[in-house]
Amino acid sequence: HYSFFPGTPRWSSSKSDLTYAFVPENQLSDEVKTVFSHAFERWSEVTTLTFTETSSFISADIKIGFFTGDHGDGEPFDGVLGTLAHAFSPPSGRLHLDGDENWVINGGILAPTVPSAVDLESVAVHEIGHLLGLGHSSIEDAIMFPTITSGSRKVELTSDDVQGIQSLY
Ligand code: TQI
Ligand code: ZN
Ligand code: ZN
Repeated sequence: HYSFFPGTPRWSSSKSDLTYAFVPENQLSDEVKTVFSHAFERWSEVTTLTFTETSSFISADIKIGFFTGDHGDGEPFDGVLGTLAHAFSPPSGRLHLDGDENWVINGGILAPTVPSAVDLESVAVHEIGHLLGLGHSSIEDAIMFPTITSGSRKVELTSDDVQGIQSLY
């Protein structure tokens, strides 16, 4: 079953059109940005929320970036595997990914050969759930279940994820 963060933080009901931006220094490829737009779509399809990319990092509600090791928020990354990414509860909007992971996009060429491959969209969908206020789920198939098999792809919301987000928004 789904859960929320303590105190059930959520984005304000007066703010259903959220903007997101990528850390400019990361200079991410269109491929990576497209993965995020698809991940956001999965949540906007089942809520009244909308997500729009903006080029203004400063003013964006949601700020996405790849970092390695200690990156100044008290939650250092740890190299390959271990922590893959983290996102903070609303209305923080910070979504950080571990730049040391072997990120795979759309089952790209790394997937069969690298045991530590991590599917970017799977992690993005999970972390966006946290950004919106979902905690972890006890349902193994749910996007918000706290473990994933390395190299596997899990991007479809289950009815548990949908019920969770629809009871928040
Ligand atoms: N990062 C953890 C996560 O996002 C961070 C975390 C630990 C956390 N405990 C928390 C976040 C409690 C919110 C509330 O769950 S992770 C997965 C999964 C991670 C794990 O790097 O371990 C995914 C990131 F579910 F696959 F194991 C993304 Cl998809
Ligand atoms: Zn961080
Ligand atoms: Zn999680």
